[in-house]
Amino acid sequence: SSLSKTNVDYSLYLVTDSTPNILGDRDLVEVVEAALEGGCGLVQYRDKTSSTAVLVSTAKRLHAVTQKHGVPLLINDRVDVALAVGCEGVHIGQEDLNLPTARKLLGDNAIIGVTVSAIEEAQIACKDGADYLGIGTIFPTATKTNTKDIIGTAGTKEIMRSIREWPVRTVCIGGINSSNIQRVLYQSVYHSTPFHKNLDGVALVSAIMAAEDPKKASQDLLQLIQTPPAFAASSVASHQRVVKVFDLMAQVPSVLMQVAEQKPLSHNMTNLVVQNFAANVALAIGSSPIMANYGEEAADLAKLGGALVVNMGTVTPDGLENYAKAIKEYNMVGGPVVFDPVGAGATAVRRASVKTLLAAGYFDVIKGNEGEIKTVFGMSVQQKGVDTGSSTSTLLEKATIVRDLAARERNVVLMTGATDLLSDGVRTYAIHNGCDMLGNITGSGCVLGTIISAMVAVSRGDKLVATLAGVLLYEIAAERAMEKEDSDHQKVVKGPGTFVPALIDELSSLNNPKLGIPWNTWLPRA
Ligand code: 3NM
Repeated sequence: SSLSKTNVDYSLYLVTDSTPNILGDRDLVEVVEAALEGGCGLVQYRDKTSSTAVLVSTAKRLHAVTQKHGVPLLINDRVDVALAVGCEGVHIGQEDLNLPTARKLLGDNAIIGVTVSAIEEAQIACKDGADYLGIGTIFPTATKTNTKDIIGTAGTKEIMRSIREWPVRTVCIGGINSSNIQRVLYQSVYHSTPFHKNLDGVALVSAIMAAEDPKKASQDLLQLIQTPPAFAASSVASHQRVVKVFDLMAQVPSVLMQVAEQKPLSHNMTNLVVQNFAANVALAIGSSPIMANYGEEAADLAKLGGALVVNMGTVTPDGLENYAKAIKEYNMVGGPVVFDPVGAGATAVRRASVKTLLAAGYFDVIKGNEGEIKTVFGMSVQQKGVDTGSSTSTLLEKATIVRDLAARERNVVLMTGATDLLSDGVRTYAIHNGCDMLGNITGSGCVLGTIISAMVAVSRGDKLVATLAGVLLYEIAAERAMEKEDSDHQKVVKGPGTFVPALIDELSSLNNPKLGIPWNTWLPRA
């Protein structure tokens, strides 16, 4: 074939399906032609049931239209069919004819792609000279149910890391559609100086094959592929790797000022225990809270320029569906989402819920205690209810987890504790503010999620700074509440009961730029 395999556009890769529930009663070749008109750059003919004779005749018809569009045609599994048709190559799975044999039969100019779902498979495919890897299965899909593993964006990124030095091209596959395509591309990038490996594109079946208008579906998907997601943070330049904490601190006051000025909406989907406390805290810091756990409301609320808190403190199956809906709505408009995986490591239901929610959308910030963050990272911990559980990890180990989770999710992660750890995957900080009394009242972690939502709502560029602002505001307010004295020089706070109102008062006085202390006198405690 005259098509050169070096300049294939993998961005939007159509894999066909001839089964009635996807193709319906339409003609396969017509659907593929529409997809090509819409911008598909590569086509794989995948048909697990037809006879060899039908495979060859259909592939020939397909090849005629792909050639017209200057797009390569690959055949799933069947090297013999590819040879019979004279098309550009094959895609082989782990159970198919092995790559060296396929290469011998098809020659060096053929495009040969391999399905991989694990690092070892990716390594072998690279050594054997695969032209591209089809990485999956990303999300569960009804199109192919016998897939080995659902690896998500986290698994994809691990594979990307393992092949960072190979020139092999990459696409991912499984359950990709217009609602997740941008996030998948965004979160799958492996980056660590000097390596940068991003997916060359996405492979999909039903999002195009089952679409009412395959041409428009392809155009829309291509448009999404070529645009960064709305929630994409301004990228952290490598020179920012080492930022003096004071430079970061210097940006905190302006975040707090913006909250006071803009009164951003803080949309809380939160648990039954803290709704009232969180709403009061949101008001105290100058934001505008709404406690709305019904997902159908999120489309309207997401348009109001605020941020969403997803707190799974009293998770239910209904709740999960509502959260997923809301996360998608906020992701779509770039409204920040804060995830508080309360009690993530306490029960099997909550561990599964974390996985469901990570697959449902993008979280700009994940905050939790040690047990929760470790669970989200995939470590096996047993939390005692919502308490963090016992730990033997050193501060350095915990900081590494926080950094690696943030890098994996490409977001900001905060692990709260006596020392809080904060990272965006590149910049990692320890914060020593706060007081023990915060551990003696209910919802002290949850309301921090609410505070952070207000901060990221106004400061979408650098979400690490915004999160830092929230932590400092909250923990310094708590310290000040503890130190506050009445006119008789008696401590105002006598115990947990008096601490809550004192804390709310302090938050409210710090939020007022006129009455509060000058922000720039704040320093993190050594
Ligand atoms: N291969 P849809 S998943 C053909 O994981 C195929 O290797 C997969 O279909 C793998 O885009 C899959 O409709 C089906 O989810 C993808």
